[in-house]
Amino acid sequence: MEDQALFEQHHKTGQTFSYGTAGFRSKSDGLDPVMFAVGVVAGIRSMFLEGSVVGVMITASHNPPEDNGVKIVDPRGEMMEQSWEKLATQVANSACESYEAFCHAVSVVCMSVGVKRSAMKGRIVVARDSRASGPRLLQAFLAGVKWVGNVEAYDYGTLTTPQLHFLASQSNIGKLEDKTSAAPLPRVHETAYYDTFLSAWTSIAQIAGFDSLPYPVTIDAANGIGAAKVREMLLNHPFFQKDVSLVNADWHAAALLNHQCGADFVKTNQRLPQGVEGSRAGINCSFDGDADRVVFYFCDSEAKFHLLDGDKLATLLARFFKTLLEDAGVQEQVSLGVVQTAYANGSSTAYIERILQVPVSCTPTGVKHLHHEAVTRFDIGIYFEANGHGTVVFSPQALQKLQDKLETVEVGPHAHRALQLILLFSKLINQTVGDAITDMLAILAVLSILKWSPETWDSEYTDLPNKLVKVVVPDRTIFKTTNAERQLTSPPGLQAKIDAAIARVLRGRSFVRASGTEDAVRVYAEAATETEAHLLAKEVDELVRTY
Ligand code: G16
Repeated sequence: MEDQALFEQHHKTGQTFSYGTAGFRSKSDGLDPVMFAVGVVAGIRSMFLEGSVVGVMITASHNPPEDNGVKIVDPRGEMMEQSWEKLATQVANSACESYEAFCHAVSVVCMSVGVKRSAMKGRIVVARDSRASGPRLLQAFLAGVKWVGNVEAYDYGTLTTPQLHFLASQSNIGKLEDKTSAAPLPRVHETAYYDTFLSAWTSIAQIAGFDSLPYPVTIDAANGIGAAKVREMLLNHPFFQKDVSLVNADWHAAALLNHQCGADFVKTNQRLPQGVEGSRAGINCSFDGDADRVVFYFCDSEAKFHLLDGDKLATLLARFFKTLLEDAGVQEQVSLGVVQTAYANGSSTAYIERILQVPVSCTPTGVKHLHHEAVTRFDIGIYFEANGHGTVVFSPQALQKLQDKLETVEVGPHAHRALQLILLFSKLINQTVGDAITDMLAILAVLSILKWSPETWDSEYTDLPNKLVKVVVPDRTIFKTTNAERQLTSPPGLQAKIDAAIARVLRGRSFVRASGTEDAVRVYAEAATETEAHLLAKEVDELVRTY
């Protein structure tokens, strides 16, 4: 009965949920039972993994302040295995029904994965972003953890999403091999995050011979938790304090989160966020609300805005690592590739394949898909969504090869430096998931090493004009796609109409997909000219609305 009382405290009915692009997301009001259910599922997941630490992040990232969400992070810091998403959805929806339905769903899950709750132990680390609903939803989550029993949970308080991914993975070092170790939580403190990445930065700067940033950097932190963490990590650090300014840093003002600022605003509107002046020298970047995305931009001498989005980050890094692999003489032994989604600008894909001659792979939206593809296909896998969400992953085998070469083979100074740099960049980049802070540091390090201005970076290729629109429809679930989301299979007949609209435009490309984080359908269009890209987006928008 006590267990049921715990459940009832957080019980609400009326909504149906689905574990989407990045976990459960919706307006925060109805999420309490979902949080309770996630406490239970995360506990069972950890038991299933023999007590390995599982992470839980309470965030709605780029979405508006009134939204919230939650996702489960597996022990290596990657997103929860996809086969469990269905189980999480079933338990979450049963928690919105009744206590009986909930207990039944939990039993079914435990039976299907072979977990006996009374006999097993689970460990969870949890964190939340700066949203006002965070503390309430955390309580619902912790009640779920208590309900499942035998689960130890540690609350990190407020973190960025990539910090939580990183700390969850670090908590399992040693544990993944030694199943008997059960040191109490937290096994790793937040400072480990700062120390790890700053130490890699310092080593890179020493080897590459730079002792300051190439130009001033303005960071728009979207009034999110990234502001607090940048302040802690960089603003008192001698390397950064002179040249880094932080704007939109009011993370206590929950209503300002992602409002007229942040990575999503800048990418979608292709203009400066509030608080950043076009006349400011140097380079600017914008994080999103939980600092897992970053885009860069600058204004030229004629005050024209230039966006350096996720595609430009991927191409810069692909060019950089390709050169380092060649300098190190290991281009035949270590494979390099880029993973993109349908949102990647056509010019970026052409540049990577034709100019850099690096293979490109395309997956559906969602870093979980890109991450998986990058890890399984390449030794050095660079993945970025155009919205700035991405990272670089390095296979342990490739890193070992590079380390062996560095230690055992006679290599010239040029190759030696290249080997050292690749190894150090693998430590500077948070490989568990896209991370605005470490991606920003990696890009700044590359620009410093290449001695490139933002203009030089931008001039590598020219984006095709493009437009992204959000369309609110009565039921987004009818929009089903195939071919890495590039074509609709449902509603019937709509794709043929879109194809006809595309054919009327020079170098036209457009696609439609249902968002997995918002109640809307997204339309992307690109074409040879801005006018045509906008016309195509408008026409497809109209087709979607009037379907
Ligand atoms: C999440 C995902 C991203 C995805 C974005 C938008 O980002 O992690 O991979 O691109 O949602 O997804 P959708 O178009 O399905 O709404 P974030 O930054 O919100 O966590």
